[in-house]
Amino acid sequence: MAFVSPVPLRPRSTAVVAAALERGGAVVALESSVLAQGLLPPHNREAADRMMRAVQAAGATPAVTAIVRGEPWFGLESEALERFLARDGVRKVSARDLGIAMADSADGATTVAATLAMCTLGGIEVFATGGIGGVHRDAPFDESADLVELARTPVIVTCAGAKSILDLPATLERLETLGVPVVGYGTDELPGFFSVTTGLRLTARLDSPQAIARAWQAHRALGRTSAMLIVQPPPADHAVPVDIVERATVAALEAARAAGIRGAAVTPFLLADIQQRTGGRSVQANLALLENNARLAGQIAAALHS
Ligand code: PSU
Ligand code: MN
Repeated sequence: MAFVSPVPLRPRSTAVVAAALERGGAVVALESSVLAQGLLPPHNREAADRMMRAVQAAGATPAVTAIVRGEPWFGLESEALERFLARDGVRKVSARDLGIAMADSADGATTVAATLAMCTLGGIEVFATGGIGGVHRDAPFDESADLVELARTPVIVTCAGAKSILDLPATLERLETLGVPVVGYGTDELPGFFSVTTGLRLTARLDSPQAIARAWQAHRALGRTSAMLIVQPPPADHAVPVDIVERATVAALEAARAAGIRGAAVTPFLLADIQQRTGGRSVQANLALLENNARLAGQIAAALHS
């Protein structure tokens, strides 16, 4: 086998994303695991549409990241997007799985961790998602790889906090230990993903994309190599009350235990189970917060390029 140079490869891009990257324009990465594992059809298509449109409306270019038949891509051609939305043989790919998915010529939907790893390959600095992974409730040794990748990848990530299925106080403590700033956008507390409040106070708050861009530039000027997590609550008209989310989560955790679900399957299982138990309310909240986070990411990317 030929010697492989350690120079990182450059992902392939759709024409639109390539043009934006070439002119040094504002580009926002979007993860694909939420499309291929997190949400069911037809909601995943709606999520993709709403997120991409929100980024564009803010003056930036969206780039869904994925491994397509073994190749890393920024942006998906329509044929590939259809396969991902059909969830047709698409595996969940975290950072550790990227190289294996390439060697297997597989279709792989990237989690937050894998999307972060890909951002560095193309100089993408802003990334929007729904909720990050973190420390699991029943099994504190099960900690999402999202956390360590956030610790070592200089990218701004917009989200609605960590997924409500997690141990949120523990996740917040880990982010502190890992040196990842958690900034409330228009809020002083960590949002609860589907719900607005958690009662967990944050140490930083910034109220405009310009202020976030300035903080980011300072973070980078200091040579910090971690991400900056920007958290905002889901839009109030779609948020789900905490007690409803909590009841569904406890039941979903019990169902996962009974079914013996482990490893990477845990998060998709819990999200699907909660969707069923809340009769679609959580789906509407999920779609609204994904769009909201994509809009904010677009605005931040535009501010960085103004
Ligand atoms: N949040 C959602 N839907 C999702 C995820 C998060 O609303 O599908 C995905 C993200 O891709 C996140 C991953 O990175 O779940 C975390 O999985 P794990 O806990 O196995 O690291
Ligand atoms: Mn895990």
